[in-house]
Amino acid sequence: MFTNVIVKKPCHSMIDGITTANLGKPNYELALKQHAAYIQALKACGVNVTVLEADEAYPDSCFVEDTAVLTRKFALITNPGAPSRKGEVAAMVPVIKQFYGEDQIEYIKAPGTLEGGDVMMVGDHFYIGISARTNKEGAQQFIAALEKHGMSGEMVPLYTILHLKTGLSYIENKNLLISGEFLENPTFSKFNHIEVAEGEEYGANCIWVNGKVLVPAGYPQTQKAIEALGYEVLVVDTSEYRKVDGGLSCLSLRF
Ligand code: CIR
Repeated sequence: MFTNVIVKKPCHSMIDGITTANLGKPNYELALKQHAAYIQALKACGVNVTVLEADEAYPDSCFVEDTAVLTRKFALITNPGAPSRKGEVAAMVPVIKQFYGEDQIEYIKAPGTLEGGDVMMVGDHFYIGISARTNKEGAQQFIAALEKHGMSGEMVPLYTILHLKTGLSYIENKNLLISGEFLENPTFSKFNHIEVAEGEEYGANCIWVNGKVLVPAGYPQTQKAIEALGYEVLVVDTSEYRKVDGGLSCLSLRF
């Protein structure tokens, strides 16, 4: 169960965030409204939401998931692989220190890089995507920190997608939303696969929060498949974040 969530309001410069999407620039006013609705959906899951103010210096700073991995035993402060995002971490450290003691904070150090979007938590085991943003050195540092705290991790090479959780979401009870390059990967054969339909790949990024699942608006087959498993689904529109390669998980840290 999660008790806390941290989010950060999008800044106006989010319209110039890093993107490969080719969907045009986000509408900032709509992005703000969608962010407010996202916070409401999280609150409906019974968590306390800490809302950080926007930071114009960092266009992608609303995607707080990439700056930290918050486990039940310790907090990992990352070193994002995207050069324009490295500076986002400094503002997150004092916030995370409100929730974790000094001896519960670990750091990814250069040349290691890691972004939280590449980390999928399954109980006390963590899958770490090796991507354009997260390198092996970063993953090794994280695995060492996990083992120090009695947990474990393993690496998963990525080929075509941005982050691990762009194509995979663990929604508890052995249920895994899965798409594209992960379908045939034996690492994930032990899970109950909920295969994301062709054309709905963006819907693979959902979040489980205390028994409910937040699903992006516009992915009806994915929504139905999750509802068929008995979950209560909360639909949240993230159309403006999709334009800068962001999804539901990227917008928060849940712990
Ligand atoms: C980026 O490319 O870094 C941002 N525009 C999107 C980050 C998405 N984050 C995530 O999947 N965890």
